Amino acid sequence: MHKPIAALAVLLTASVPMGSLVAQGAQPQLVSVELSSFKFAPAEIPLRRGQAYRLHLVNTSGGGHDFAAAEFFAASNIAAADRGLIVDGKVKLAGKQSVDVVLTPEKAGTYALRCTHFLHSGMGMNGRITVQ
Ligand SMILES: [Cu+2]
Repeated sequence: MHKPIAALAVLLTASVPMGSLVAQGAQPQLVSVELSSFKFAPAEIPLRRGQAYRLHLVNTSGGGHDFAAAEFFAASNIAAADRGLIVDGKVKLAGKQSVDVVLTPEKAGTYALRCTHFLHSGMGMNGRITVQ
């Protein structure tokens, strides 16, 4: 049973570069968030400051939703190519649409996430992004 453990250790070591290397442009870490009527899954999104992420937003419902987190986006470095996807602090998703945003959170804190469509937040479409 020694070999599988050794192999796993090598894998873990190889796949977890130092934060500084990631910030310098290594592959962003994938974080998928599913939007549906009427929730975010996961609703709690823990991130690390200085780590680059590819935020993969998937709207699985037929109707439109948005990923509104103005304070979080303002506290993050958004990849230049993706800045146009965020309008008024939110990413809009039509039914069945997926949107990827590459960003690096720059300030630790707890940030509110919600859908701004009429009544969606009141029906439970809220979340929280925590940057450590
Ligand atoms: Cu919604």
